[in-house]
Amino acid sequence: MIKFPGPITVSVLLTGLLTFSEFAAATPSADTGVLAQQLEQEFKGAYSERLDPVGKVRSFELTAAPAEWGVVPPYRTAVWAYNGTVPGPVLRIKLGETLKVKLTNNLAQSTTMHWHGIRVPNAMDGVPGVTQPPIKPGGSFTYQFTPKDAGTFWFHPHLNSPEQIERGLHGALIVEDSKEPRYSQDLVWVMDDWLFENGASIYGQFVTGHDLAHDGRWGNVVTVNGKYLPSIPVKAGERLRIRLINAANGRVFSPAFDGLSPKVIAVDGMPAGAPFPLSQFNLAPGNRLDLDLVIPKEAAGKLLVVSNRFGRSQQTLAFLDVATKTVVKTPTFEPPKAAHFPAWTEALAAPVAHEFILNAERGGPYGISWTIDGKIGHENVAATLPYGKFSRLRYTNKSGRLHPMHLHGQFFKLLAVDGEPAQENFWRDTLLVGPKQSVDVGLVPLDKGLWANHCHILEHAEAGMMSTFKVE
Ligand SMILES: [Cu+2]
Repeated sequence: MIKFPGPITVSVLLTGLLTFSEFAAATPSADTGVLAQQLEQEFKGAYSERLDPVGKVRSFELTAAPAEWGVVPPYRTAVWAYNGTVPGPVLRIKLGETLKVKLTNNLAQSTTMHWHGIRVPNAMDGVPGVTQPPIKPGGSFTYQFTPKDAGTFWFHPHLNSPEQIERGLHGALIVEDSKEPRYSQDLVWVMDDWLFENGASIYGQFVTGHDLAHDGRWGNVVTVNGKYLPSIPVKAGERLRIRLINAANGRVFSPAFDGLSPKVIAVDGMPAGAPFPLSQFNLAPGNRLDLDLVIPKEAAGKLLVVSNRFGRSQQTLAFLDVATKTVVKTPTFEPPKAAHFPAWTEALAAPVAHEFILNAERGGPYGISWTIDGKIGHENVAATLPYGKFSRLRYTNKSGRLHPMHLHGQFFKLLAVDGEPAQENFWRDTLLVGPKQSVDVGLVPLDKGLWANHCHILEHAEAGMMSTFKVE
């Protein structure tokens, strides 16, 4: 395998350092063709192109409607909710089963449902104006698909999302793989924050100038599963699978477990190449983490779970409340991991297929527009990626704010940060791009269609940081 040596200058040719045949072998077309084949070969077996449905359809009905919810008792908060709870009901199915969800809209405005991280058929992706028309008040739409991957996913509206998700419309979709080991408890923690005023009333101004000039809307109360400071009952000796989902509009969580050492076994739904210790993982809006955590036999009382500072103060998320005088036998098994994960050590020698420029400018309906390649909104088809072929993409953040970039319908691997090779042994569907940072990612798209590519800080997306890309 010849490594592409970089640009060949005319002077090199003229000095005769390379013979013609050597030059031909080193031209980008010949060499990158071989390299692309190698990267695609390495990718094979990472995750499946298709999954045959087992024939069992699991039907659910969800209704989006105004409701009341006790986020901080004794206050009752007026929310918008799926089936009256925040988050909405956990949808749990098994890999191979077909999910069928009839969504009824009892809100006073249109909505849709996006299945975050799920490789759905394009028409089920829930992006209004791209994959489906909006569901009008009083209307309904039935989503049906067979997820191709087991893991931790979530669902939320893709219309007026800074308000609809903030008011409580979101929930978890768990796809179980019956081959995975059984934990003592399999917990879903949807993490969120709320901007409250007058007790626990949702502050009613959305996509404000402040939100747009910063990293979106950050609340003053953080919650797990819609509750402020919940106590989660556990027993000493238990081995927990905790599925963390960041459903906040803008907040980045960096979870830490008081004196305990959880391992990360999956990121954004997909099992990692190998489990790794949880330390300072920045869980951006949209991201998920699956943790494998043993409660020590000697543990007692309430164990603190916090989110460490990310330019802001530390927040308490929850307590693990260890039952007294009950110690259970810790299940022993190898934690789940990816069957195959490509190292892609040569991927940085591949050409950049598209560089997305992330920036802000004055103007637009909100006074500040967030742009991708100087354009706003999903009418911007920013790139076309070849189906089944390796593509290297670059996100260059010219601004001083955070942009967790989310690609619909695809998983990708981080390759480099500011040109330096990065080692992440897992897939992502959302990647936090820091101020003035440039990141390179690699992917092999296996799902055709017109997909959204946007910042998951919902206010940034609403003010323009939303584009599409085509896989064909
Ligand atoms: Cu952003």
